[in-house]
Amino acid sequence: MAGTITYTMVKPEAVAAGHTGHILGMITDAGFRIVGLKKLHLSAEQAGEFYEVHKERPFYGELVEYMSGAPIVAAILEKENAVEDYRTLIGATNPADAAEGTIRKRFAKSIGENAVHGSDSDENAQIEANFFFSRFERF
Ligand code: 3AN
Repeated sequence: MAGTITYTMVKPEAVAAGHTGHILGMITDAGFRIVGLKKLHLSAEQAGEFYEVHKERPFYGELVEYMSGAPIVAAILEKENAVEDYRTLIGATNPADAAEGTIRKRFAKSIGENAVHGSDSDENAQIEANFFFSRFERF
């Protein structure tokens, strides 16, 4: 069985620090298959649309500015139970609360600069994957 998908981004500070390869290694070691992968620099409009659900939160402006400030690496990942298993692999939003062995424990700098994004539901995984990848970019 092919499993389900989740969507992830290696965030600007982790890309700039050269952690992309290590993070992708942790992802594939944990049994995820990379379906799509690309490096891109989001515009403020794209970042704003992506994080629209957080529009009313106090950190929204800062988040959009940060996510559009430098390149990210975007990926679609496939595995059985992909969304939940990937949330476990990345760890808590605040790296201070992230469990040992998680991506955020190892690479996140703060609650805002927290190394990676991971979808929070199957529905959002589809929406987010479709936002960044056409069907010709998935293998
Ligand atoms: P997660 O990324 O774990 O799903 P969300 O969806 O609550 O967490 O938050 C989305 C993004 O917003 C986080 N990855 C983080 O970059 C940023 N963020 C969340 N909470 C804060 C906060 N209190 N201060 C600054 N940035 C935040």
